[in-house]
Amino acid sequence: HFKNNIAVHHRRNIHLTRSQQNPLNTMAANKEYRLLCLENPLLDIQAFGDEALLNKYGLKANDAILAEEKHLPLYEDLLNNYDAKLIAGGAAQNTARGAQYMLPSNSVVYLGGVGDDKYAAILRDAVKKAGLRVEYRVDPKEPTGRCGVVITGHNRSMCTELGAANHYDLEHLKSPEVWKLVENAEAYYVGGYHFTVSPPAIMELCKQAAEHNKPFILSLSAPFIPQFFKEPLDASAPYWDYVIGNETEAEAYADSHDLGTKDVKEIAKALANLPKVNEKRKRVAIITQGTEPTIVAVQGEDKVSEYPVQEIAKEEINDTNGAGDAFAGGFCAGILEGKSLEESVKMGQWLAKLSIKELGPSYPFPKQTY
Ligand code: 26A
Repeated sequence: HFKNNIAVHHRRNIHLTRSQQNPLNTMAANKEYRLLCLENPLLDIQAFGDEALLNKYGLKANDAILAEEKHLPLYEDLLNNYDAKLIAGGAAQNTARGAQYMLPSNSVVYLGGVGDDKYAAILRDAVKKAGLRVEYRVDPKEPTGRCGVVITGHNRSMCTELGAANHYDLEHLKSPEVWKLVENAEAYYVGGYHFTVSPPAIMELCKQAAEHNKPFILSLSAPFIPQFFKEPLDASAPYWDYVIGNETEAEAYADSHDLGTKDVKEIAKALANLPKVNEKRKRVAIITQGTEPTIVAVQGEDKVSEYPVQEIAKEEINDTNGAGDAFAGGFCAGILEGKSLEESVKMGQWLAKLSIKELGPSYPFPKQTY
């Protein structure tokens, strides 16, 4: 408790000195639940697999897809034959846990849909340990969503059956208790995977952000989002203050939008310069590229920045599942703390590195400090 107080005072001082540079620093440093996140809570069923397992289900080594009929036996297969572990997942929930990891207590709240079952209990337990507040829409009939994760080398193949997560709706978002949290929040983070679920809920957060000049942060999430959910994605684009993706997502975006380039820097620039509703904030596009430098483009600026990634010794790598989510979590923490773009990227890279050393999208406890 004592330590927390010191942290709050310390941050107040930082806020005073930097307030002219960054409008976010006008935010109250001791306010609760300043970051609100939305997406699909999932339980990861994760195992180290092999080529044969990928082939059996027609999975690519590094991909994220929605499960079809033919994929459904994968989950039992992983549990029975590959010693799979159950780990809290759901991309933006991982990001929310990550941001909370780096922020003062009670800074982050997360929304999504779960079932009324054992898997939801595991998720609640994990987020409680992480100090993340969740407001789940509980579906009485549908099971909690599952994501089969097959790790081969440094690749991860994810196959998701959304279940109850697919039933998140505007009604839950607009319910008085939840809406109060929306209005209270000072920044929003939405995982692009949610475009498969409730674009209206996403748009509602977009509009809140623009109307009150709060930052709206979007993750592209996976190549299939810009490929197959282009329409709802594009409807939200004018509201993005920060857009985060990796190189394959950037390329998929460029492809589906006929940008005519595969150059990650050019794609970042194009994303940064899309039309924008809230003209008080310049859009920032952030593209991660694994161990290659992180690319940052700012609306209206010619120069694209590159921030190198610190390599991890091979023997320290557990798996890369959740590395991108962790990056986004650290980056969001930086933005909320009013840090510079460069510092926020470094915070993201730092948290991604911690996550890569853990099993699945997890962070080490006892907590390490940045
Ligand atoms: C709609 N889909 C396909 C998904 C996901 C997802 N999270 C939300 N929606 N597919 C995979 N994930 C999550 O991504 C994390 C790693 O980045 C997995 O649950 C995993 O924890």
